[in-house]
Amino acid sequence: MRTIMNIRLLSVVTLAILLGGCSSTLDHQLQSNDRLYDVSWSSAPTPIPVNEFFTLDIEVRHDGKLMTDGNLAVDAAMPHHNHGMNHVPDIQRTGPGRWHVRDMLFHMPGYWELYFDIEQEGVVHRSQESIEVD
Ligand SMILES: [Cu+2]
Repeated sequence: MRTIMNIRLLSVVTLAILLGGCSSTLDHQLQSNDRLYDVSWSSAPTPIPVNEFFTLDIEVRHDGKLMTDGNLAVDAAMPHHNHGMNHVPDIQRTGPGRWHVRDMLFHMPGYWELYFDIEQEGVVHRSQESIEVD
């Protein structure tokens, strides 16, 4: 009986952690270069590993509100080496202003730039973050 209770408790705790992970742990915040959009994101795993696939969860706001129209593209590059990623990431909209990206891969250690290109009404607004991976 006690074992069953413990398993149930563990399930509740695990569920709480999973749900919490979906909404509240976007631990990076930045603005688009034109300062019109706010981007929050997190990676799994964190920190971003070298040569291992990782995912991103992203939230985009415009005037403080989740962006309900428009599109988001995500890319990354090593500008000092003149190359990008070897894989095309898979990006899915998961809700208003929210996206989940799979198949991100930083195949080399060093300096990367991560690009979030927000497209709205035919204009692309870039947000970018500098990341050192080792
Ligand atoms: Cu490189």
